[in-house]
Amino acid sequence: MDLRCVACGERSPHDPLLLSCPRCGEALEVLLAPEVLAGKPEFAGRGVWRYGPLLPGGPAVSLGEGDTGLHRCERLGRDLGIPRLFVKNEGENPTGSFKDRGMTVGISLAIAAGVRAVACASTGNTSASMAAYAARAGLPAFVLVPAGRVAAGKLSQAVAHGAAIAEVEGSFDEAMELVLELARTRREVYLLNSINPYRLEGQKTLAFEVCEALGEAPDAVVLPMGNAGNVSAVWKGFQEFRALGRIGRLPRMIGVQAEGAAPLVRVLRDGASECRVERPETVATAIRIGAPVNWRKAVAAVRLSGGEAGTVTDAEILAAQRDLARLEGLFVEPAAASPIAYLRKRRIPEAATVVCVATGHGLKDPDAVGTAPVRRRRVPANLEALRAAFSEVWPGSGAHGLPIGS
Ligand code: AN7
Repeated sequence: MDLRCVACGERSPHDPLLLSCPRCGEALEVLLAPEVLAGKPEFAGRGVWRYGPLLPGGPAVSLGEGDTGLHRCERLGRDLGIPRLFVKNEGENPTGSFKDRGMTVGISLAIAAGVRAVACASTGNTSASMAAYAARAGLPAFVLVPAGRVAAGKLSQAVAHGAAIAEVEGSFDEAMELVLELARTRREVYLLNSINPYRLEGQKTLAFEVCEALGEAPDAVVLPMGNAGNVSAVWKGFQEFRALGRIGRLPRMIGVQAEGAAPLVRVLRDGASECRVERPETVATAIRIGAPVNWRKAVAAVRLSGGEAGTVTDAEILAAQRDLARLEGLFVEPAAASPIAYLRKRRIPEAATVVCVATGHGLKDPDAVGTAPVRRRRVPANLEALRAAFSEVWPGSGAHGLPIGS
């Protein structure tokens, strides 16, 4: 598995420690060996490592990642006018987000390479995932997060798993620059951000699972974009399954960003020349990112697939989060609801089968639910008061509107 620079095309031999192009410094991608693509790789077992023949290294550290539910959402689909709407619920992963798919690959390689410690900058989920896998591997973990801007559930995961946490007084983008600097100067610290092309190899397995579950690629895949590693990884997965003859066509990749943090949409839709916004802001803190490190890969994925990129407002994100929870029983974090928010306002032409990637669990960010209309009240501990509350305060709130108080 060689590496290739996404900017200048320079090829480098397999090297888990090489995280940027030695010639121009830009991002790298992993190339499958031609004999793998020419052969007939066999898949066995479950989860991410089912696709071992298409992954670098082996499963040295695993918590049972992948194999998440692909949920048909009929009620929400009817509402949005989409004949076959599916939600790939990545909150079902061991630490509650899609990051685990990449982390099992990244940490396994790190151990094989004999690194002494791992590090990342994170808006929360990467740090939660890395901390868990590092703990299981017995490696020290160093985490940089923007102070005060990480959802409570994610931070408590990193704390619980014993990571060393630096709450940086600055933005995620500043934390990212710092950790890149740290990794450059301290070779024994292995970087597990999505700039690491091997970590992204694990994330491509989401595409494989979708193809195997549906028997074909969907018409469109909609997912949130932050650093934009995931949209790139998932697109790579579909391309590889197509090259292997496992699917006959490719889906359109639709990337969604929050209105206040949309550098990629500015490039893809508005033709901006620089992929950067200052002071990104959104309730979806997972994707509060102004300078996505994988922007070149994401631009290629969206353009080559014939897809599109667009924005949603914070209010639209929170409404979509509520819809998923109340219509479909799926509780996802705000960033993970942004694809549904996008489909609410924009029709994807000729897309009958659409897969939305719900990237993280709702319990990650309990505070975000604080803005939802609440049906909750304190009642004295007696049946009379209980009945009165259910019938008077919320008439029709018994099962299917049965008057519970009478
Ligand atoms: C729930 O944890 O960047 O476009 O540091 O947690 O691949 O960056 C999280 C990103 C979408 C965006 N949804 O994915 C981090 C981090 C959720 C996320 C994204 C993230 P990329």
